[in-house]
Amino acid sequence: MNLSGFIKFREKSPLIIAVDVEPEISIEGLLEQAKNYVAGVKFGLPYILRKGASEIKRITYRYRDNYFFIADIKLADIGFVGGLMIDLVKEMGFNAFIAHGFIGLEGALKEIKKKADELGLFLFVVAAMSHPGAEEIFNRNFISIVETCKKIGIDGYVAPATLPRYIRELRDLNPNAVIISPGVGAQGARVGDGISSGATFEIVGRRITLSRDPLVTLRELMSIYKDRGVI
Ligand code: NUP
Repeated sequence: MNLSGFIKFREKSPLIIAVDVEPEISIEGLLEQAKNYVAGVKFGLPYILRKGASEIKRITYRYRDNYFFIADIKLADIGFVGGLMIDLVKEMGFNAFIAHGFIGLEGALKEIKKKADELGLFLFVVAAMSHPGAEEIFNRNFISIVETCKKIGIDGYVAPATLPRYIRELRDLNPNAVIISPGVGAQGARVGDGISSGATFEIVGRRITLSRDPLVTLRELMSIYKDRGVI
């Protein structure tokens, strides 16, 4: 999937569901209910490993007209091993995946980006993380990561709704980027904090997956987006 594919999905919704655990009402129960409210689904590594590649593939193919799918594998390895992972991501039917930016270009991100382009996958790079400890080391490298990624035309980023100054700065540095923003709900950011700071999509996990009635939760989220004027 390319940049314009994401922009089209954005017209439907600003929301990506993060699935790291089996949703309370099962994955297919949730994906049936969320069709009109959610643009994308991000599967975390624990969920992918627990379900297995063939089950993930069955789900992505069944719902490929309803959602885009992101593999949150946070790739942080040499290009060769990264390439093996990207092949698997493609086989499982994902449209996009997430890599870390701190691995640098030569022998890593350059090869990863090239492979992503060859396979028609969209690459998101983690520019800054959402948890408090990210400020100790990782987030100090935010500017270098974004400037490095810019050199090879990376236009997808993960940036935290819990620390929205990074989203604002990223939007200034790369006005066309697709910015996906976690931290809303369970990690304390408010619904709309990411979007109002310049993110393209907000990622919400446990607030939806652990809900016994996700439809009610999704409608609540939509009405907050409307109240805050971000949709
Ligand atoms: O910095 C990051 N923070 C974060 O929470 C980068 C991420 N990719 N995530 C992911 O977003 C995390 O792995 C999880 O899948 C999701 C947030 O879920 P929740 O806190 O809403 O349950």
